[in-house]
Amino acid sequence: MAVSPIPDDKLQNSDFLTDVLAGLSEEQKTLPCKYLYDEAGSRLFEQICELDDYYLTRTEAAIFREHITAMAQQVGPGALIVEPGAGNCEKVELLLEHLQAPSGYYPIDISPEILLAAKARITARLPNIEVTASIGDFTQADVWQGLKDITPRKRVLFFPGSTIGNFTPEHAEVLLEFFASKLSRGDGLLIGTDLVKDSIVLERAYCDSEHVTEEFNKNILARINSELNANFDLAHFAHRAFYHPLRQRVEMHLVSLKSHTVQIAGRKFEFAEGETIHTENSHKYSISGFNRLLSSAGFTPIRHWCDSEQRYAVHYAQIS
Ligand code: AVI
Repeated sequence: MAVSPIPDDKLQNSDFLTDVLAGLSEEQKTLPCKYLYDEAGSRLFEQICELDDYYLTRTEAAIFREHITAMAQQVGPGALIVEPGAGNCEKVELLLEHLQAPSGYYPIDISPEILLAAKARITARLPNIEVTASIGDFTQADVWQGLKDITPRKRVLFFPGSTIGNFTPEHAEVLLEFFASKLSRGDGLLIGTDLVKDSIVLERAYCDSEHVTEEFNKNILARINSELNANFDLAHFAHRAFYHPLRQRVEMHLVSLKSHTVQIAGRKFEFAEGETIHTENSHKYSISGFNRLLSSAGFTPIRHWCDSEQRYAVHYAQIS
C-alpha cells in the first residue's frame, strides 16, 4: 500500500501565526477554517449541530438510522472501518453495531483525550470490536502506518458530517485521492455530503436565528487575540453567510463595520469599512456532481441514500 503525505501546499498543516499573517495579507483577507475549532469553537460547533436551523446533522443521522441495514450489507462482512477525523466517534457506533463480524475500528484524530475516551466507550459497549486509536493529523502519513499491522477482508473509510464540503472541490479531490491511496481493490468509502438546495434553507443554516454560528465565526478572532497577541475588537465585526450559486457553496465572512487597524504579533492590518475576512466555505453537491468528484479521485460510485426532502446524501463508493 502506498503511504504518502498530502503535499504541504495542497492541504497544509502549517503554523497558526504564519497562516494568519499570510491570510490577512491577501487582497481578499482569509483565515483557514481549521482554526475555527479550538476548544471554544468545537463546543460552539456542537451547539450548531443541535440547532433547528442547522438541518445537516439531524438529517444525516436520520439517513443512517433509516438505511443502516442496507449500508451494513453494502460494507459486507469482515470489514475494518477507518475513520479520519473521528472526534468522539459517536456517528460510527450505529454502523459498528450493524456490521457482520467487523474486523475492527481504526479512528484517527488529533485529540488524544477525546479519542481515548471514545475508544473506552466503544470497547465497553461493543467488546468484540478491536479498536486501534491512531492519534494525529489524518492528512499526514504516520497516522495511517498502523493499518499495516491489520489485514482485514476489506477496509472501508467512514467520513460523515459533510466535512468534505469544507474543502474546495480541487482540495477535496486531493483529499479523496489521498484516501484512495490507503485502500486496495474492493475497499470502500462511506461519505456524507450536503446537497445543493434552496438558498433560503442554506443561508438559515449558516446564519441561525440563535446567533450561535455568529459566535462560532467571531471566535476565530478571539482565538487570534489570545494565542497570537492581537487586538481584534469583536464588536467591530459582523457575521455574514451567503450562498454563492455559481460556486455552489455557502461562504462565511466577518465584515468590518468601520475603518480601523488591528495589530497582530507586532504587525498592523488595515480594515476598510465593509471589507471582509473570508473564514469558511461549505460546498454543496448534486448527486451527479459528487459522483464525478469521486470518479476523478479514483473511486467508483456504487450507491447513495438520501432523506425524503433530498437535503443530504450518504454515498458508498469503492476502489474497482
Ligand atoms: C464541519 N462542517 C461540515 C460544518 C459545515 O456545515 O460546513 C461547519 C459549519 N460552519 C458553520 N456552521 C457549520
